[in-house]
Amino acid sequence: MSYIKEKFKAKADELNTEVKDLLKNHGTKKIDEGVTLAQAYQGMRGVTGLVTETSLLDANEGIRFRGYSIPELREQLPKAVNGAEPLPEGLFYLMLIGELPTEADVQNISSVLGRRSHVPNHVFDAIEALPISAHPMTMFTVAVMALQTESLFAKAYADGMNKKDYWSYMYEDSLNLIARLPRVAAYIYRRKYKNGEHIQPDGMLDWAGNFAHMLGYEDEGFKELMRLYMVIHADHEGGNVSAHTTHLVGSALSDAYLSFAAGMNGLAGPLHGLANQEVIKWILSMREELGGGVPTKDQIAAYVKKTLSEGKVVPGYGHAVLRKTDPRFTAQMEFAKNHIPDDELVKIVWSVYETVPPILQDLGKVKNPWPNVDAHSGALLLHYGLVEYEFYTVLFGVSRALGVLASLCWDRALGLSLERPKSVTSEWMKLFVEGK
Ligand code: CMX
Repeated sequence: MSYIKEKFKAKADELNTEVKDLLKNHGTKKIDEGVTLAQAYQGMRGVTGLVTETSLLDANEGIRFRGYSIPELREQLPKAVNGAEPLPEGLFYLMLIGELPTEADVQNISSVLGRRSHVPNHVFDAIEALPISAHPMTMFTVAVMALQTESLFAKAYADGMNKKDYWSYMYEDSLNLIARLPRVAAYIYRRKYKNGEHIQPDGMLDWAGNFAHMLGYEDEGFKELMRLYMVIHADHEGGNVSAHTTHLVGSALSDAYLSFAAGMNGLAGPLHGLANQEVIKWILSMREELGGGVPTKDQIAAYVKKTLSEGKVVPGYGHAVLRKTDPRFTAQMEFAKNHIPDDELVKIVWSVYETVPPILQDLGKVKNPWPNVDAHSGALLLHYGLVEYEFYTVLFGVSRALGVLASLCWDRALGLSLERPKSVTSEWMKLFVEGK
């Protein structure tokens, strides 16, 4: 067993004991004020009913990964040689182990991922079987499903694995899947947009740097952007659609491939990860409609009001939990200020940021008028030449694997139960409010 894996096992044993004590002594305590009728209908907002070890979201402060904020991670996680952005391998270690990694820990994960990155041919065949017009997220989930033939967890379960070993096979599957995703995603990109001219991996590069390389981008600025992008999109506690779905499906003891593919189908929704593409599509349409250049704030305001009057949401704004500007937006803004401050689209993103919140606020119903992670990323990617915005959610998906798969390891290590909340009918609700 590798030392990281051993360390994970030790941590899991320790926390298992603590959780058992918590359950024994405080299991009947209410951790919330109870669930209201409205919460049952409205996406269970504010209901505390999940355990996710890897990160915790504060409505005003934003995400913390094992206690570390994004600015802290950008400072404290190991970086690539001559790089300034954190390596996502380090974030994975932090989410899995709960401690900041050393440079050696990060190198260890990088080389393990490199060694395990081989993708069997039938996965490429499965992608090729889809029409070129298929959305990249469809190709992505199909490829993850095709990879499921490689699940060690599923094989071990079929062979009668002891439940004590679930975590170990989930760990192996999770690392194998994370290792393979950049190759799969890059294959989809090169197939759909670059005439199928594929690029072989570079074993000397880190996970995100190699991903950038296989996509076809050698610019150091783009590699740095990929490292940052892979870090900030990795996890957002457990209740968001992709994390919750992965956890839910995993609770049926579905393996990492099945669970992650399910989560990715949720990420592909426009209120979640697809907003990554929707934002830039919206900005480009606005620019085109206004005849090019940087629109004035009045022009942006008019376009926002038009969008709202057509019964659409303003993509990249609002959040189910956050109530302030998303620190993931701010991190990208800082990246842009450092690397590409004069980019025209970036300037439009900043102008939109100054214009949209008061308009949404005036609607009186939007709980969070501030930008989320998706409001900035497209302009950065476009600057470096990744103009095919339908692909953006796949990037989000590759990153999200780090968080949801580290969580899945914990789910099995803690022996978390099959998720099965109670549902009622509206008829039941009616009788309930009538006191019957
Ligand atoms: N533009 C227009 N209306 C918005 C809005 C926006 N950006 N954000 C919220 N609203 C509306 C909601 O549609 C809802 O309207 P109705 O009552 O008519 O249905 C009302 O304001 C209240 O919604 P809320 O409680 O503030 O927000 P929710 O928790 O229900 O939804 C979210 C959160 C993200 C789905 C919503 O803000 C939204 O649709 N934003 C745009 C899409 C987006 O950027 N999604 C990405 C989120 C981050 C991610 O997961 O990647």
